[in-house]
Amino acid sequence: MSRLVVVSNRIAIPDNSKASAGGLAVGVLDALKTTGGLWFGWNGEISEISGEEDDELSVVEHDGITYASMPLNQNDYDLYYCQFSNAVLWPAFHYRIDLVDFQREAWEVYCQVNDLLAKRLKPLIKEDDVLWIHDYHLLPFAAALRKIGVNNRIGFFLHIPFPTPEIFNSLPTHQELLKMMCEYDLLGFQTEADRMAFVDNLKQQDLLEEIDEKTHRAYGNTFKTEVYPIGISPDSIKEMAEGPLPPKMAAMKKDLGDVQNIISCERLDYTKGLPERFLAFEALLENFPQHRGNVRYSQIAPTSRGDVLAYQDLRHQLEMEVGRINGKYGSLHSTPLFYLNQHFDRRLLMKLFRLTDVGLVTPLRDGMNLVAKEYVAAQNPEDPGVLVLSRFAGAANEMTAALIVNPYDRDEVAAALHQALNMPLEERISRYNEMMELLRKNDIAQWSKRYVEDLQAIPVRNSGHGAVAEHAAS
Ligand code: GDG
Repeated sequence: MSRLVVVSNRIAIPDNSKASAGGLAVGVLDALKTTGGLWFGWNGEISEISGEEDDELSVVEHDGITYASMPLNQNDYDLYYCQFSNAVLWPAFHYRIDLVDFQREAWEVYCQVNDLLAKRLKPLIKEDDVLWIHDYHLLPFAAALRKIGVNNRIGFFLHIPFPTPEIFNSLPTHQELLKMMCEYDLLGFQTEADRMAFVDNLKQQDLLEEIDEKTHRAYGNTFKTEVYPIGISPDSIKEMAEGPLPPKMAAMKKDLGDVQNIISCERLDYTKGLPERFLAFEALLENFPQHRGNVRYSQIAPTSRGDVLAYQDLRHQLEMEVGRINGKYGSLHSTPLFYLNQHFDRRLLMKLFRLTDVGLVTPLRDGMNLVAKEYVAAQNPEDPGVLVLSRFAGAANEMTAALIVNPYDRDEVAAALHQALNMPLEERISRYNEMMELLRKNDIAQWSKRYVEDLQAIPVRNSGHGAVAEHAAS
């Protein structure tokens, strides 16, 4: 079996702390442990470097895996990461073209950083390696490697949605991006809708030759597209969720008495539909007055991408809404809405999920949404909570036993919350069992195994390609 090389924008370097790894890191580590391999990417630090010097690459071995990472300089961080990745691609791919702030200089730096990372990775690649590249920061990465003569099999997985042509065409560099993506040998998506959107973009440019349903030819390259819905590790989540509660949590449970609990947790991000969710909770209290004083909604939302303006605006908006709703529906002895702009320990979070009656996961658009899956896996099988899930999360394709809602329709979400809070035990167990079966069948280990096997099965490109590309680039 070939060695696996994983490349992602950020890499999770082991620091011997007890912190548990999140979804992507678990999947990647699982795949790397099977084949032994290399994980390469940005170490999350910003320094004064140019990125060109050999000693700026740090290489450490841990548990049979090699971690190679480098810092970014301030300009690259600002333009490649904050600007082009997170203020152009992230909003556009989540259908928020109103938030796209396209600057040509940022596009150029985005491509340059991909070129730089490719150049730094190349000496570490062996002839037989297969490369698995992750996410929207690295759309041009295969093209950057091909330019410098790397012919290895290179696969890509997009963790976020892929937009339809109407949206994608609004990006001034959409054609360049499509062309670069066609340098991959295998393009993996979270859902069939995302895969089809990518194919439709190529069709619309009149570029696509279909070899079979999922094998295509464009820009002189042959490549495959496939759907790989990312999973979780249900058993490790169950293990974290069960067992004795830490004293503060046990006291909280006691204080709550008969009050029912709704929980949500995600990075503070405008794609997650937080203001809409607050309004839906307000509609629950408005439309179903019997819940007033008897239900509490806790929203955990740690800050993410705090350097990007749209995220700062969202934070202010949420702070205002919480005050308004609590002012309207709170009393001297009850606060209906708890908003915690803090990062929680993962074990604690899973225990909290298990304590609650409803998991409210209503993003406006989401590639998959691991929280939805984690919420279900954390439940007590004998007395499970109910998942209320947005139809615009990739997870809704699989988690059909959740209460599926339109996050833009606050009355519909309120009605689903009411239904969830009143759902009989038998129905809760039946829905839980149906979802758990699926979570076990397509867990994170299966996800990475399927992807890597498919990538390994692709024939290596003809050896002339790299030489030609290298010549063209010189
Ligand atoms: C992208 C795509 C896709 C959240 N808050 C805390 C915390 N989390 C953990 C959750 C979960 C992870 O972060 C978030 O994963 P999601 O899938 O929900 O969302 P994104 O971060 O947007 O991820 C998404 C995913 O990639 C994987 O392909 O599903 O669609 O957007 O694991 O539990 N963890 C801890 N404290 C927190 O406060 N410890």
